[in-house]
Amino acid sequence: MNRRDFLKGLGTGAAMLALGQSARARRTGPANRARRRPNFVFFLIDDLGWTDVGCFGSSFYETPNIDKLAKQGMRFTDAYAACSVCSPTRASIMAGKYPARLGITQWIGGPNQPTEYEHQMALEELTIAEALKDKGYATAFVGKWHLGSKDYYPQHQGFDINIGGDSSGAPPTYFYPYKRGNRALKEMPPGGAEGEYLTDRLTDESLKFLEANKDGPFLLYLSHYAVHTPIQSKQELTDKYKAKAERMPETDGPRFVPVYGRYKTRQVQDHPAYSGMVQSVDESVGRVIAKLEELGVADNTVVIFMSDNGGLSTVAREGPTSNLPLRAGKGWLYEGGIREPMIIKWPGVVKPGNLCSEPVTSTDFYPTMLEMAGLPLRPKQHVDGVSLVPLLKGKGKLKRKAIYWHYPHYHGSGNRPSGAVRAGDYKLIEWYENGAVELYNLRDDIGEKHDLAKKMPEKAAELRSMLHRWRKQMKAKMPASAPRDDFDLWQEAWRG
Ligand SMILES: [Ca+2]
Repeated sequence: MNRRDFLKGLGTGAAMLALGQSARARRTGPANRARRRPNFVFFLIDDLGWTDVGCFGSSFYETPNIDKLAKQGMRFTDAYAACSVCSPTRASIMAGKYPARLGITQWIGGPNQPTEYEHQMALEELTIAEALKDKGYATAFVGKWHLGSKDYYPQHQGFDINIGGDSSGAPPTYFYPYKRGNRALKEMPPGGAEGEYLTDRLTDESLKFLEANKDGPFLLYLSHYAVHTPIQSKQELTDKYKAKAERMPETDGPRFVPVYGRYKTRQVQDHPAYSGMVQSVDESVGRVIAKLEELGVADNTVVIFMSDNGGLSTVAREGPTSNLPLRAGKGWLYEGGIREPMIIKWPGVVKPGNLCSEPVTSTDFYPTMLEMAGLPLRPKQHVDGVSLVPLLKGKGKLKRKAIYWHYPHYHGSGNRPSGAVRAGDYKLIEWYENGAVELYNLRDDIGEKHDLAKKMPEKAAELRSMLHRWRKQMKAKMPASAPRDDFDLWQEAWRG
């Protein structure tokens, strides 16, 4: 244990007890009031696809509260998760670094083959929670963590309290007491009752934190387990959306399109339980924002809404959602796997209802939040992030040339080891098994249907060298095992 870990360990136990007290201490004094730092509420939804909310195009799921948030803030059309699966993106938000640099390239618990990866976020990383806590913020983690075992839980990474965050990537069940067989959510506090639904309970706990810390500044990181599998909704909501689906006109096209072998992509959004899960998330957003208003702190609270990867659409069994018009979904580096419904509300700064089409990614939150809080940047920590404050203020573009991905793993969605780069309107995907590349112009072809690699060999070569240079810089690990011999067939099938 190094000095930093030791100090972290010391802080954890005492912090929970002192939380209420320190919050009270912070609120006193006119000087403090004069330079009040903004509070942060960060909603991280799990597996929510780009078009899974009304303001990003869903005509089936009902998300009035999230849509309202978008009207009050800025909606980012080209926002990305740093990976197409959970843990890497989560780490990228916390550390402000690319998953490839952190070595967390796979969802933690996933296979180590063909590429080894780190099974926890190192305690040496100074997380955004630690950076804010160091400056007097009360910090709460509520929901899914998935960044390592017990010694790496949120309470060791800058959060005063942790409710529900452990090593798991999904709850055994969404219903109280959140256990099945020998599996249980280890960090759920006692309490709860028969019929209680996890998304609601995590919201209840968040409201308690807001009440206790209303004088701020605070960071509430509400990281819902929803809408990850198991796809379970409250019965009344499942019934509601089942009836709604039955009222919908029959679609002209197929409900599922075969991809390769046993894999297929869902084409319609009408899964009743999934729809109910989305509604519960929306209600959570509504209840938290109503509480901020009731406590009189909404005007000084930044609200961020984000998801950690694309919607689960492309699997061997029937995926619960569709990311159309985007291609594929969770697990893939096509847009369906990485483009996210991102919203930032910054009262008094962001023009309500504003839209931003600049490509941004999940490593950017760290420097953005520091700058919003008026705190000095920590450039050695958030090396792969760029502050979005100029965009939020409506002033110009970012200087960043490109955004990168590295996912050297197979995934249950059918994905093969791959990397990607987006520079301007162009995006290149490289398949690690045989080095093949695909090039798309996202401005004209958001669905990535027209591979331009052969038509524009110079552009493809340029992006491929950028990706290779970046991988070298990241010291990214590449797959160790030999290519699979069915790869060419597989790739042809996808193209077809
Ligand atoms: Ca996820």
